[in-house]
Amino acid sequence: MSVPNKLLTLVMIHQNTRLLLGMKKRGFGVGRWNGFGGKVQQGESILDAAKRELLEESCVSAPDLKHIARIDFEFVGEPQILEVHVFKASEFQGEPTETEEMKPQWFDVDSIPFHTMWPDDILWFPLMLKGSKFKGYFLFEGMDKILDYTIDELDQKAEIQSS
Ligand code: 8WZ
Repeated sequence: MSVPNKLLTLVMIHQNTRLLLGMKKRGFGVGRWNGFGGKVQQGESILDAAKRELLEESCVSAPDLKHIARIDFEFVGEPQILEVHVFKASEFQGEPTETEEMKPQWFDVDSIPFHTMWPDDILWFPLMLKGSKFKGYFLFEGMDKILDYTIDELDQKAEIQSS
């Protein structure tokens, strides 16, 4: 058996022309703006993990998350694929609040700080912002260099498979 994928979640709060991102203060992706997310725990659904990580990292609840993408990330020399499940919400409860993990900030969709984000984001955020569903694959060398990628837009009714 090959190494099982590592399941991660990523939540985007997108209201009209603004997007809520958080500056990652520690751990994987430190120093980059991103959506809110983290590891899916044993026995936890991907959706529940997405809600939990959003609350833990930003103090925001979003009961109506929509699954919009699965993105697989491979790193040269590392056997384990990161399988990131991306969710979007337009409604939320609570006030975005800085935590030990993340400093939240609203950005206009025309001023997204791509130069301080994961380099894949500039390639798929346009699909996310226009309301598409998609599947992505990125091959990274280190944290900064994309060697190859594919992005496939899905039919709006298609299910995104977890394996
Ligand atoms: C990314 C990403 C390699 C990679 C990982 C993540 C990630 C970690 C936790 C949730 O997602 O997020 C974004 N936007 N690009 C690239």
